[in-house]
Amino acid sequence: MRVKRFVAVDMQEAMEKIKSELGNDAVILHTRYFKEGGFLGFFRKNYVEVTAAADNNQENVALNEGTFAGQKIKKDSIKNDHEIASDLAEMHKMMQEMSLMLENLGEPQFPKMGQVLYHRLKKQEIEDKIAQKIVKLTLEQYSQASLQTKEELNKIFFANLLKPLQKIKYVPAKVKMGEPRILTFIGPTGVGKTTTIAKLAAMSAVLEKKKVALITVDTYRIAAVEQLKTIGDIMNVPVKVIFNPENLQESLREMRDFDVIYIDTAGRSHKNITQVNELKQYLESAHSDEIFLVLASTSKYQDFLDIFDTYRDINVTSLIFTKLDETSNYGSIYNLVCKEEYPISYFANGQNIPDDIEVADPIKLVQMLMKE
Ligand SMILES: Nc1nc2c(ncn2[C@@H]2O[C@H](COP(=O)(O)OP(=O)(O)OP(=O)(O)O)[C@@H](O)[C@H]2O)c(=O)[nH]1
Ligand SMILES: [Mg+2]
Repeated sequence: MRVKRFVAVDMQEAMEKIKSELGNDAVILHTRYFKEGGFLGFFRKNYVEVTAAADNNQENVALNEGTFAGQKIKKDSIKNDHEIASDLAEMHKMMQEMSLMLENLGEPQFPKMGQVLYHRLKKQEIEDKIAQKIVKLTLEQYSQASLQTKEELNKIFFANLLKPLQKIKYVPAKVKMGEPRILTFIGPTGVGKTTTIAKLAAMSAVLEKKKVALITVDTYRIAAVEQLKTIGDIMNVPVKVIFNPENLQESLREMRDFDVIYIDTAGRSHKNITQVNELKQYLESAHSDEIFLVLASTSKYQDFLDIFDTYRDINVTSLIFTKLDETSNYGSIYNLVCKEEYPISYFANGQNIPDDIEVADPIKLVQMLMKE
């Protein structure tokens, strides 16, 4: 066996060199493209390096038969230059396909239909492990389905995406007779906590005719207090400003005859542990019926995980995702809900109070994920 390395400007030249030195039975072992020469990184030329091998015992007989990557390519001795060139072009194409296959080796090898679904999920930034599981399950179920149509495939795909969300349904806290429902909103800075409270409080007060009160413990910024007072004025509901946790307990006792009390908290950087600990003190005093962790859907999945780590020992009852109108990638929400198994209570999709909010239907999230 003779093994030799050939360098040429293109595959055609390389194949000719191989043919003349090793004969038509030569086998391509490896191909590599590289750039070389030039000046200061400019004018670099493309080269191809091909390692080929031929059996010593075989005579380099005329151009009768060629071998490429283990595949025999029959060639007639009456073949003209044009036909030889076309064989080489064919080989070149095969080489390109092989190198593409090698590039994709890291990816799961689904049939084409599965690859399309897999890439759709990856584009939405759904975690690889989850995406592979859903596609695998979908293909298995589709192969056993009586109908083999695109609609059927989408139906199965939809059901598999929905399944993990359905077991974590949001159930609002029960209404307690003669006591207010205390709803507290926490989350990182600027995600839309106050805006979300305004939307929900407006619906309770105006549409459901409930007796609503607003409390803010966000006294760090004058603007934050003013923001809630303005909202309270517009809706004609009282706003109480609280300066310490003891104060909060006392005020809640005084507000017993309200139906719903919304508590707004200061945006806390999840990286500031002192601030987060102070928030925990307020939460202990509040005895909330529900604690909503408000998150902006524009955040990255890793940010969500960091936020969760910070709030891990707080009894968050559900998640609210805001700013859905500002993104078209919903994979980070899906990953988080699948991993942490927290229900989503609301989706907020704009700045309009009270219109831009809706009860979070898992079907809606799956529809958004499947949008092509
Ligand atoms: N596009 C869009 N903007 C939103 C949404 N919700 C809130 N906002 C905007 O986000 C900005 C911050 O909203 P706030 O409600 O003040 O946020 P916050 O979480 O209370 O902020 P801090 O109290 O400073 O932590 C405002 O400009 C809101 O109008 C939403 O669903 N979509
Ligand atoms: Mg706020």
